[in-house]
Amino acid sequence: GAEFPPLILSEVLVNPTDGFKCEWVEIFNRSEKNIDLIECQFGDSVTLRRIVTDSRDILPGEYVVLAQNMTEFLDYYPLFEGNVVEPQSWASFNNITPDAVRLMDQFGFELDRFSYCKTFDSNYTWSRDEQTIGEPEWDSSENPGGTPGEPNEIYFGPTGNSVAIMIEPRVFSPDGDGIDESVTIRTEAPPDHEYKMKVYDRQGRIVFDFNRVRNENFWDGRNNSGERLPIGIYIVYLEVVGGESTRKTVVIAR
Ligand SMILES: [Ca+2]
Ligand SMILES: [Ca+2]
Ligand SMILES: [Ca+2]
Repeated sequence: GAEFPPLILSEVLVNPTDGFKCEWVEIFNRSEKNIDLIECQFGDSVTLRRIVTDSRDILPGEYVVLAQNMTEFLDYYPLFEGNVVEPQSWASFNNITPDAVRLMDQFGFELDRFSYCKTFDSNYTWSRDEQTIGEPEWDSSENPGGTPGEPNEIYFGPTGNSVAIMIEPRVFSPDGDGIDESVTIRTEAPPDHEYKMKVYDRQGRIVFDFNRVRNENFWDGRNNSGERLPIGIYIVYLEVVGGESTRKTVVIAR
């Protein structure tokens, strides 16, 4: 996991509507080190602001949501269990005219930038495709409200896909402390077929192969040799042999 930058923009809601009055920006620590938010700044295409005035570490594999208004945010997402920070000041993001979300280090060196020239209605977010390698690709969230604090779900258009994976939780920490040690992967697929399910890392390498696919499967974040995998984003891939396939991201965090 020596990808640069260590801290990335992963999802943004720049055009809150339907009575919701809180823009938000989700960031993700994809490095293996803690990153102190006090050393970061963010802003729109014009202004830059500090995020926090006190130290606030983001752990490896952790998402943090920067919210314009924490009360509004938690009202809209009552089931939210992630990390949310309300910066002291907020650079408002344009709805209709082009704008950018920028993330910088304390010296003003740019870590990441997301430029956009349109937004979505009904609180659909702009979401980074976490399954692509290399140049980031962004698209609309699959559902209104998006996925703050969790891996993204992106709208790829109708597929007529009859296979699906559900992963709980989407972020887990298989480190031996007894908390969130594994994920449950539920599958939905047509009966009486042969299936393959594998886990890939972001370089596209197979790291784990399920030798049998059930309706309910467990994965403890280890590779086929039983070794713990590094923190980061992984892709669970389910395939009906000779038929449809689906995939979903899951995050190993510390
Ligand atoms: Ca706005
Ligand atoms: Ca997300
Ligand atoms: Ca744990």
